[in-house]
Amino acid sequence: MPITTAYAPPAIEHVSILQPDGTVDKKLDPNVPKEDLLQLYELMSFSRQWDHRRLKLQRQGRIGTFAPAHGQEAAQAGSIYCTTDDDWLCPSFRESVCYFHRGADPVDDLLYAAGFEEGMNIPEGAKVLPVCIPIGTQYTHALGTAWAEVKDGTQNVAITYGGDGSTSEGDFHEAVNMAAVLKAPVVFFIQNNQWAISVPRQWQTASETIAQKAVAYGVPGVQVDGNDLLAVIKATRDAVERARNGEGPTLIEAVTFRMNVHTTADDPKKYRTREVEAEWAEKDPIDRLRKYLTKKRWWNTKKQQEMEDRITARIDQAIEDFETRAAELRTPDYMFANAWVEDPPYLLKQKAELLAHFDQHGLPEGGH
Ligand SMILES: Cc1ncc(C[n+]2csc(CCOP(=O)(O)OP(=O)(O)O)c2C)c(N)n1
Ligand SMILES: [Mg+2]
Repeated sequence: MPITTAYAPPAIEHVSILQPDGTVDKKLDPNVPKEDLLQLYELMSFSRQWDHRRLKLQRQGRIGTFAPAHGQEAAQAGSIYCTTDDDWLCPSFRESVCYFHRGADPVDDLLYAAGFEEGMNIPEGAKVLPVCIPIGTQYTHALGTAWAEVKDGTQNVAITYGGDGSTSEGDFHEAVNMAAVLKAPVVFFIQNNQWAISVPRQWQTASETIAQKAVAYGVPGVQVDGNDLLAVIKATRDAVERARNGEGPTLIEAVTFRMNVHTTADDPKKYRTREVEAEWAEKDPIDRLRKYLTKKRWWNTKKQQEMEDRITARIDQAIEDFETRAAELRTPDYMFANAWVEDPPYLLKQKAELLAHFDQHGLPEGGH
């Protein structure tokens, strides 16, 4: 008798509530209060403008590289909204919306992007970890912080973020596996934005969904429309509740699309078509939410204009404050700062040589 090897992928729930035309599936509506929805809409709109302006600043050489959240605003805003300030935020490098939700100052964001470590000075006591550039390492940090909360006897949780590409890293598997074994209160929130720089999702894993990886670890896995704020809230709320109740971790896959560059060093025209980008533009998370709010008569063009003016003013002010602060911090020997508590002798010697050079020849054009 031949052995049957036919493979049936596990059935994974897909949550979708808010459609691209702004209509909702009322049975599933998580009934988010109006004021909260309006705040989330402004946060998402702010982030979109912020990315746009940051890109201009980078092209002008006024800041360095950064990773835009463009297209992923609903995934980030909806998920972080389901946590409180007592819960840990363990981000990767694209979660500017989550940082802003937790009260981060845009001036700090620009300072960090301009190479000033002062921009990543997280206030004492804030349960927010710094940007994590090495892919996937934040997952084990999340497990550690969540487990520490359990040991302290609290019901606080950790939410951690990463991309489709990061699920190929060992750290991801180690963290989900151990969190499952320990029943640690972690929400693993994967933003499947279809690309890991120029590597498409189908080269990343042979699994039909990323959510189904949860099955192997014995934890719930759910896939949501990541451009649907309400679906993201529904799935994350359930996952956070499970974690708080001691029922362990959940793996959420938010299906979304990186609408812009990976970082400022990337050119998506080299590896994807305009047609695909146009298809995803139809599913834009911000347009979708605006249509919903407008249908509810909670939003109109006057309010839109007032909000846009508010956002522009806030960004203009942040850029001005950033330039002032950067000019103060930008001393000739800044490159030696923030690496060592006490500089070793060879660095002290180099610093002295550099300063002597500037004394003799003056600073280069532009002062840095
Ligand atoms: C350990 C490690 N390997 C490689 C890189 C280079 N790198 C930066 S972003 C990235 C792709 C990440 O893709 P994904 O996890 O899907 O996140 P996305 O950028 O799409 O948000 C890579 C390979 C890195 N930062 N760290
Ligand atoms: Mg990705």
